[in-house]
Amino acid sequence: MALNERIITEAILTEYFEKFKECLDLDVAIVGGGPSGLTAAYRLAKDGFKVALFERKLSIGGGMWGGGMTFNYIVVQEESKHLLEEIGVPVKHFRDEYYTADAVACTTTLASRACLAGTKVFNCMSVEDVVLREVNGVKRVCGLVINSSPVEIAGLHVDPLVLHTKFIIEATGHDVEVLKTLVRKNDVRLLTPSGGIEGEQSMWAEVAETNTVKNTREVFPGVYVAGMAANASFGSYRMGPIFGGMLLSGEKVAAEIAGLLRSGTY
Ligand code: 48F
Repeated sequence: MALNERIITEAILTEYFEKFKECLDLDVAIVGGGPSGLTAAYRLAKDGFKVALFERKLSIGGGMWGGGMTFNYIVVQEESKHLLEEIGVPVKHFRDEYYTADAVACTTTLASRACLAGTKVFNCMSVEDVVLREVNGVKRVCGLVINSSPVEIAGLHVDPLVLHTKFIIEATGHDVEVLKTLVRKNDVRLLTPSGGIEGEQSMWAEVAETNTVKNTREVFPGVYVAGMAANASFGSYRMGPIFGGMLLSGEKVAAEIAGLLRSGTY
């Protein structure tokens, strides 16, 4: 076959901008491609919702690739292993209610399932702000302000682009970046005890795992927190390389938002 570089370029541009245009009005925009964001993306896309995931890095997967300290196995508990089994990742019984799984197999399979279910992934894309509106005296986040990661990393003065969405899932992990920006730039109160970001505490795996799921909830009109960002927002502990809470958090946020979208109110 004779190759024409111009056609290759045209193919990429056509496909990419078709995808981009399709995502200017979303049901759910997920920020962060770690385990919680990917699980939520997989479930919501599988249910037929219009979902896009924005990830600053070139690769999605967040903090799951390296297991603990680059020893690339993760641990999950009995109550979360169904999620890995559902996507086809082999899970090995270690002892009692502890199970292990290959971190790379988990990351690649979860990423693959999320993509193949229909999630539109924008990697190398940083979320730098949100879109805020006030309707009947209630402020609500209804969009994302995005920029190319190389632009962000190089500190170039280039304006971003914007898209609208019914819901945002803030799944940026420990740094809880999107929420920090929302609080820093606007006179708003979050649905947390203090009205601000409570902050992450040190390691306590057992409490942290339970709390990650409990803290997975609406944190501001239009914004749900999931994964480590949930504990950072509502003030709980970190848990290290046990990943059950991340998966269950993704499952919970997907189910809650799916319920709201199905109700037809949004
Ligand atoms: O940190 P991360 O893996 O989030 P998670 O789903 O999982 C946490 C675990 O990996 C681990 C843990 C488990 O026990 O504690 O840390 O809560 O993934 C967060 C992703 O968000 C991206 C970041 O690059 C990472 O891949 N991210 C962060 N800020 C932005 C962003 C941003 N402003 N725009 C786009 N992506």
